[in-house]
Formats: sequence, C-alpha cells, structure tokens
Amino acid sequence: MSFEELKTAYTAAGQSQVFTFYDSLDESAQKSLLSQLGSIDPARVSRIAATVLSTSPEDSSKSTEIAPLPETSTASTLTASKGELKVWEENGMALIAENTVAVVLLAGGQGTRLGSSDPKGCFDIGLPSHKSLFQLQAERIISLQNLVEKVTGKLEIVIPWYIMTSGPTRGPTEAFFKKNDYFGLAIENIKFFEQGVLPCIDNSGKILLEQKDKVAVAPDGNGGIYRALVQEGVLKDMEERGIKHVHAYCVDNCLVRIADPVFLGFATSRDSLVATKSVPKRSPTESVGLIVSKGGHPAVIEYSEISPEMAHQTLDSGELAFRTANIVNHYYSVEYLRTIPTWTDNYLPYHVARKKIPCVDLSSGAPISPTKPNGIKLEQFIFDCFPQMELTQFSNIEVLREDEFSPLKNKVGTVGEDDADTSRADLLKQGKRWVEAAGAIVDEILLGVEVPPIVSYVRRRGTRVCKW
Ligand code: UD2
Repeated sequence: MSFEELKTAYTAAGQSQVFTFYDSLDESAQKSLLSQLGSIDPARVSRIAATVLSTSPEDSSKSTEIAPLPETSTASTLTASKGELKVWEENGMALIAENTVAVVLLAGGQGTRLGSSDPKGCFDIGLPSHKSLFQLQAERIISLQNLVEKVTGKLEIVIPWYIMTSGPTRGPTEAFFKKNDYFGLAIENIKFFEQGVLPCIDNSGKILLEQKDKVAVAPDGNGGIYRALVQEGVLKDMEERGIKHVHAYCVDNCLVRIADPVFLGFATSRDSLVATKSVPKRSPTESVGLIVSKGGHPAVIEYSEISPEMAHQTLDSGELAFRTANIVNHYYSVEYLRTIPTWTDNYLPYHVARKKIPCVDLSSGAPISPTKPNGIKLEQFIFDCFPQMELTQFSNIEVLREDEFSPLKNKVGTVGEDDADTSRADLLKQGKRWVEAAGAIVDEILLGVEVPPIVSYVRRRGTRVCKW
C-alpha cells in the first residue's frame, strides 16, 4: 500500500500517531515503517482495543452460569482402575504405532518472569546431566518411539514434533536445536513454525511506536497457534502424514509426558474433539487457569481474570469449590483442527496483558523505558476454543501433580516455587520413586535420582510402560 493509502487507513482507524515522525525519517526508515504498517490492519487493532478496554478482566469469571465440570466430562488417573489405565495405554500406543500421533510444542512465550532472554526450552534446571528442557522433551519422544516399537512390534514409529515459536524465540530456538544436532531426532520430523504478532497499545488503545520508524509488536498469545497451524502449513503437513491426533503442551513443564499413550487412549475412548489434563489446584492463588463448565460448555478462566471470591470459594469439606487446574496439556483431534479456518478470524477473544513496553514519546521523540506497566499486549489464549465444544465432545483427565506437573515460571530466589530449584527437585524425586519401585534401594542422603528419558519413558505402577 502507498503512503497515502496507509495514512488514510490509519487515520480512519484513529491511529494516525504512527506517522508522527514519518517526515523526519530517511528514505530507508520510511520504507521500513510503511512495510510494517502494511502488515497490520489498523481497523482490526482499534476494534480489538475498543473491546478489551470496555470490559473488566474479571467479568469473565462473574457469570452465574459457572460450575465445576460435570463428572461425565472428567476422569482421573488417580481413581481409574489398573484395567482402565492399561486399556487407555494400549490404545494410545496403537495410535502412535500407526503413525497417527503428532506433538505440538508451545514455545513462543518470552519467559520474562524467569529473567532469562533465552527461549525457556534452552533452560538448564541444574540436573546432574545439565540437560535443557528441549533435550529432555526430545529424548522422551525418542524413548516413546522405541517403547512403542518394542511393545507393538511395529517398526519406524515416527512422532512428528511441531515447535511453535514467536519472533523473539524463533532464531535462538532453531540455532539451539541445530547446535545440539536436534538431540538425535531426524530433522525431517521436526518443523519449526511461527505464531503471529500484534501491535502493542497504550491504555487508551493507541498503537505504540517502539522506535520512530517501528511499531511496538508482541506475540499474539498461545492462542495464536490456531491461525499459525493453518497459515504456516502445519495442519497440511499433518494431513499429508496421516496424523489424526495431536498433543499440545507447555515448554516449561519438566515432567511433561509427551504424547502420553494413556492420555491419547483416554481422549479417544470418549471420541473427544478436545481433551485436557488437569491437576488439583495447589492454593486459591496459584497462577493456573481453572477448567470449568460455563453456560453449559467447557471453558477455562485464567488466573489473571478470576475474581477473588471464586478463587477462594470452598465446599463444606473445606476443599476449593473450583480446583481443576489447567496445565497447558491438551489433546486435539485433527477432525476438530480442520475447522480452524471457519472460526480463527473472529472467535477467540483477546486478553489484556499490562506490561512495561519500551516506546517513543510522541511529543519529544525521546525513548521511554518504563519502570511500571505503561501499555497493553493483546493475547489470545489456546484454551479459548473450548467453549465451542459441547460437554460431550470434551474431556478432562486429572493426573498426579508430583508425576506430571512442575512448571518453570519464576527466577530462583524470587517467589520460592515454580522455579529451577522446584523443577529439579521434582524430577529427581520422581526418578527416585521409579528406581525404588523397580527394587533399588536409594540412600536417604540422595536428594533423588536422574533417570534419563532414553532409559525409561515413564514408570506407571502396575503396568509395563517402561523398560529398565
Ligand atoms: C499458562 C496457562 C495457565 C496455566 C499455567 C500453568 C494459558 C493461556 N495459560 O499460564 O492457565 O495453565 O500456564 O503453567 O495457557 N506461549 C506461546 N506463545 C505466546 C505465549 C505463550 O507459545 O505468545 C507458550 C509458552 O511458551 C508456554 C505456554 O504457552 O509454553 C504457556 O505460556 P506462559 O508460561 O506464559 O503461560 P502462563 O504461565 O501465564
């Protein structure tokens, strides 16, 4: 688009401030700004801004139609019989053996709370092996492929790994994988793709300039996955490979069971279009979303948008009334993912993340490095597609926190939980439980044992999903 066309479009959308310094820029800076402006729809940004600025974040949790998920939509590995677990596990393995299962890693987040500029997956939580989160996850994929070959007798099992990055994480992530020779995985079965970005806005909805010739932008949230799966050709690649089942998970959970056969078997046993894993919420203020029924549909209320009343509501038993915690561990049928183009442009809501956003002072042109939140990043959330489901098309399975959830969110020495120390401790304690369950005697002075994923994918009591 020409300068005139862009100026007209941005002015009509109330965003003409982006041209404040245009005349003072040299030709190449002017071209760079116009090129970026041409990739943004100013009217869409103004519409989104008007919507998010007119509603209070807690509105979403004040609806009276919110209730815990009904029993019919949920199950638990803690109460399921060994027989049920075994059937789910065997059925899940069969799906993997037919090469119909893929994994999507959400790795576009910027990990600002961790205080590291590297992508979170590169992080070393201090294990004896000093393996990164990416390496642990890669080795679990290899281990599971080997295990399924061993258990089913099928050969050449491939679980393709699609890694969603964002502008800030793509380069360093791909470089890290290349430097580590893709951790032993075949490069043709790893596909990096990039989610979209959105302009940052100020508290009145005006697009912020990061520099005189550059609009401030940020990744569009992990809900950007849906548009990216289509636009980046991931869904097409999955279809070409005959993929029918997708496991999507959070990069920072060191205990994540990638393509967990039990989860796959459970979700498909109920013909779920979408399924999710949960753990019991640790405390009313834990930073996790709550999986609920809202207006008769599955939904997640994010921790940043839950009302204190709801967060602290308890039953007569003293338990939290809402305690089904989201852990960014989701199953999708490709049958459902095929519907993305019909809703991705106008269904998912945008959420407000108030952040410190470096920008340019429009009156003086001086750079501003804010010491407190001065603007808004607009994000979509991956779980906001859940309300599209009927409760019969959705299922949730509760899992044991000590075995499946230990997120890396905070810098050590700040909050005292969900940091590298707790991640390392939880993984080593799990290894100790495993080796003791296999008959080993571990000296009490040991804090734990690191069991390499290559040695065992998982140790489940009573079934044989491990090889020692
Ligand atoms: C997420 C969940 C929250 C709870 C918590 C538990 C969402 C929206 N919220 O909150 O309900 O389960 O985790 O740990 O899922 N990511 C991207 N692109 C983005 C933003 C994030 O790929 O633009 C990825 C990120 O790399 C990570 C995952 O999404 O793998 C979760 O992101 P986060 O750690 O920033 O989310 P958090 O902890 O606020």
